[in-house]
Amino acid sequence: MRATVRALHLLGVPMDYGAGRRGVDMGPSALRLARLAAALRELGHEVVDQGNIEVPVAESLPELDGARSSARFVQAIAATTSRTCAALDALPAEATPMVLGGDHSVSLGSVAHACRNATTGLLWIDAHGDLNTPANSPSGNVHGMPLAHLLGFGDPRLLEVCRGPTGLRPEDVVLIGVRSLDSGERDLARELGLRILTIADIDRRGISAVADEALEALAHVERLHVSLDADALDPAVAPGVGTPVVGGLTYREAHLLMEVIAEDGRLTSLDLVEVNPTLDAQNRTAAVMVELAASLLGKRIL
Ligand SMILES: [Mn+2]
Repeated sequence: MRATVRALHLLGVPMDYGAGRRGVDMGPSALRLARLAAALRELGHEVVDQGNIEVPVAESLPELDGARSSARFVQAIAATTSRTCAALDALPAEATPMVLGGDHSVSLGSVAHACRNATTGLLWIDAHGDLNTPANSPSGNVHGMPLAHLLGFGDPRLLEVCRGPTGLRPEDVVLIGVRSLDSGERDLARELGLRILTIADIDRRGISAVADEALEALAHVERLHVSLDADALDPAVAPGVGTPVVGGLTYREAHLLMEVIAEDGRLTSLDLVEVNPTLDAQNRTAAVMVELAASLLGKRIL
């Protein structure tokens, strides 16, 4: 089967406000240098690079004071989320938007946009749950909170910009590759009945069965958004991340997961997040993310 030819619109969101370790704002550049657009064009897709949205450097903001906060840079993140949504709104209707992070709080904008006008399933591929709220976050770093906010829990300033009239429902979400949850995240996941396919599930049943199970759980939606956090991968494969957790997806598991999602055919938008070139080795993590994006968008061995 030949993959559908798409109009892929790349949008960089060079934001590191949500991360504890700086440098992830250079992620969009790292992905571009790893030949993202060329790799996608080689598959036959049309690729339009929309450049980056404007994100003021953290040093220029009054919030950078090193002080403890329950949700650091929350106002700046809310403003970036609004700008991201506006930039995505301006894309042509037939576009497949591809947001390049940036820390994972960039997905507040991309997922909000994806869900705004139509029910959309969300595949959140991550080592973490990203289900903390300011009330229970151990770090105050918002990149550990986007999924909670997208589901309606957290700081009202973020909820206002990331929750549409309908909003994401728990049954529209599947997390894959999770291996590190804080206690507040476990409580919220249990309360909402969230489907979390952990690394243990992958070990027991294999990535192929787990990928099928994830898509089956989202059988009720016609559109899918994939949010791929580089830290879902094992740090040996993807060392350039701010919050590495040992025991992650192997190179082959990650590719098969992307291929199964691609074959499903419902993908309508995606983001690639948490690539931090200052923690990487020779841009390896960006290169792996580009390869995975190609698999997700139809690259085949045969
Ligand atoms: Mn994440």
